[in-house]
Amino acid sequence: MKKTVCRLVPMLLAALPPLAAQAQGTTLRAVSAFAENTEYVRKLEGFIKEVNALGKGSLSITFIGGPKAMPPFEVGNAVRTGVVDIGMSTGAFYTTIMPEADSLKLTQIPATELRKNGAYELINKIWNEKANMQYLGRVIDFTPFHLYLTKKIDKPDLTGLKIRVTPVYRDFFQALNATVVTTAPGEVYTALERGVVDGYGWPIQGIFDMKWEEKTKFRVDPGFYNAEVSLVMNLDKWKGLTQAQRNLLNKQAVALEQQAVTWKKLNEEDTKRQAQAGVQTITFDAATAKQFYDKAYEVGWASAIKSSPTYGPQMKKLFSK
Ligand code: 173
Repeated sequence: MKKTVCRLVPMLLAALPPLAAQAQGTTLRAVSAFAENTEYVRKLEGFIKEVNALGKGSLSITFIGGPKAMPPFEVGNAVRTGVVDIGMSTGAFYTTIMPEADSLKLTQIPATELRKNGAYELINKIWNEKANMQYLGRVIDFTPFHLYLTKKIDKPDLTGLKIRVTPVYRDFFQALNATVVTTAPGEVYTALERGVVDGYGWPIQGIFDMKWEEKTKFRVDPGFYNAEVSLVMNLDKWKGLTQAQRNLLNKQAVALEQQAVTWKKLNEEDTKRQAQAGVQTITFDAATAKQFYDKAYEVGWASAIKSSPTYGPQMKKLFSK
């Protein structure tokens, strides 16, 4: 931890704008838990570009980098403590701060509606109170997670298989009898190559960014949950902004969520590309497929409620269809 901070400080200082620019307005520093060549970062860069254009010098964001700048599982804590101002991460990467973070994968209604049904008020109550974060908005929507394998299965039973996970998939895959290994995305390729794992969890989109198709033989259908990557901000920094600056960030976060339907197209493209790359689909009969899908949510909510008896049930009510 200490070591990382030492490595980070010179980098962060280097990313600071000159004093003259600072005096004119606020510059926020952003990091990403996902690699630079991902669709997530392209969306983040689009967001930053818009904020910087509309901020007209009063508010701007500097992108510091992805996992090379900061280990993915440390981004949440860096936002909490104010080492950086904005983080793009998934809740699964900062469950050590609060278990509730991982529940955003269980949303069954689009972010644009969660903004209206009270879910965002609840999210911000929890994120403010437990993580010193302001939840700005969601970068990805309409995108299920899948199980990818190097070995064939003919029923949803992972006995004897070692699967790479994050908290997103841990309880579900364990309930299917898998042996699980937690790694950051950057370690998946090597783990597959060395046979340390027989598969991994990942959304339907993005396996090509890290060349995992080279090591992937099968994808299990159906997908489950709703992949979540969001923008979160240090709460003290948020409170220190002017109302106009906060409005600008909110407006652009809403715009990002309104554009999220484009994920459906990206997902279709990657599904086709997987087939072209030789990734075969494993499907089950309708009843087994339903059991598999339902079990993901049963296990997911049971775990969310167990780890957060107060907020778990409240989230379930507002996040479910
Ligand atoms: O690393 C992961 O598999 C993970 O938890 C995740 C979450 C959201 C989007 C992509 C990956």
